[in-house]
Amino acid sequence: MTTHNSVYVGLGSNLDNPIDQVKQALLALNTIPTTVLLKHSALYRSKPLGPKNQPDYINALAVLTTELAPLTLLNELQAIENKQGRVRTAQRWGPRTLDLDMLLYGNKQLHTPQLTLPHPGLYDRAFVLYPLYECAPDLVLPNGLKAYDLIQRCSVMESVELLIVVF
Ligand code: A4P
Ligand code: MG
Repeated sequence: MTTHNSVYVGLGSNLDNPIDQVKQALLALNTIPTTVLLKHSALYRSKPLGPKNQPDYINALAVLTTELAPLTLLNELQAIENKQGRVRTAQRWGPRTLDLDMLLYGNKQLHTPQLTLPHPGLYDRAFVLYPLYECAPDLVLPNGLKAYDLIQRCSVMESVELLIVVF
């Protein structure tokens, strides 16, 4: 029997027309073998976390089901990043055309050099939690809390703007 695992992917971009980068990546996610894009959030704009001398980010969240194993799916996500011109630099949290973070893979917990699940930024980043709340308001996360509970803990300085983009 094949298993379909629910996966939550965070999308982020702040270079080379970020809105188009995120829209293109959402289409690309649906072309991964044995993987279906079930739904995605609206687009959100936020100030950069990390170095401030970089453009604002556009973020979104996608919900997938897949038959791929976590590391195989990670390779597919990185291939999409590369195809969309991602250049990896030594700078942590530096600007990028596309970042695809695997936030959750079912309820899997993993701590390997290539893959940490849940993603370490899942619980405290407003730009992850707002789109997660939009897509899965009732989802109980592995720490026992829902996105809404975690949003209450975010700093008011970490504001997120909802963008109305029709696509
Ligand atoms: N890796 C481990 N676990 C995962 C996972 N769950 N999902 C490894 C994806 N990758 C994972 O990632 C570095 C390595 O992490 C990968 O090779 C993979 O094996 P990367 O994407 O090459 O590097 P990175 O993204 O610069 O590093 P990092 O620490 O993942 O940064 P984040 O957490 O992705 O943050 N501000 C706003 N407003 N919005 C943003 O989206 N994003 C970042 C990047 C910084 N500031 C931001 C935003
Ligand atoms: Mg990343």
